[in-house]
Amino acid sequence: MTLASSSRRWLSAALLSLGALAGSAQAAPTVVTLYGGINGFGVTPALGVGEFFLFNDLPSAGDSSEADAWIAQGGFSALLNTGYSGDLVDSAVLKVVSGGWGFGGQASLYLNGEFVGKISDGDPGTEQFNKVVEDSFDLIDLLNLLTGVNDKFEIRPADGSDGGAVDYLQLTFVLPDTGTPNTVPEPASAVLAGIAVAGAALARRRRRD
Ligand SMILES: [Ca+2]
Ligand SMILES: [Ca+2]
Repeated sequence: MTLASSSRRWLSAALLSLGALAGSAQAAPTVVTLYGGINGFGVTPALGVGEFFLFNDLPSAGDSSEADAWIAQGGFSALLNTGYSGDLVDSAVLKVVSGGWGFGGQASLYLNGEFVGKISDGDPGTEQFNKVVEDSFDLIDLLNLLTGVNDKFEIRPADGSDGGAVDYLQLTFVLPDTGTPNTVPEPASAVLAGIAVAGAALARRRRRD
């Protein structure tokens, strides 16, 4: 972890604590970037996570960036405009719903050429069948890889001849909650008031001495 990301997270934690002290009930703002539709690969009935399908249940992909289509070989590759500009982020999670990759070993997720993690096995080895799998990747320590524009997300199969498909990619940033405090009495003020009362009591005691 870099010092920058360390202090960024410390600052985020501090801001969150302040938000909690102020009694703010506002939900933290999120920014969501979606590639493909959340639609069970666009077939009827929709394919859910853990379900099985045949490769020819899906149309053949015209290119490696097509969602909801069978990519026969070479893996998946897509450019996302993530919009990331180096702002404070409390969390950054990429959710990937895919199916069919795993022949010869688990496929890998890459972000702008850097390894992020493994894709769950969606190729159970039974004849023809493929499995829908869901993976979530924590990108909080990889934000320096993002440019915000045309960020490249890839699924690279362990074996180049492995086929598979992508339902969607969803990148969610949770930003620090900067909502204004509501009307709940603020503990910070209460603490100050407590100090004032203690001070007055001390003064009274001193006068009595
Ligand atoms: Ca496969
Ligand atoms: Ca889809």
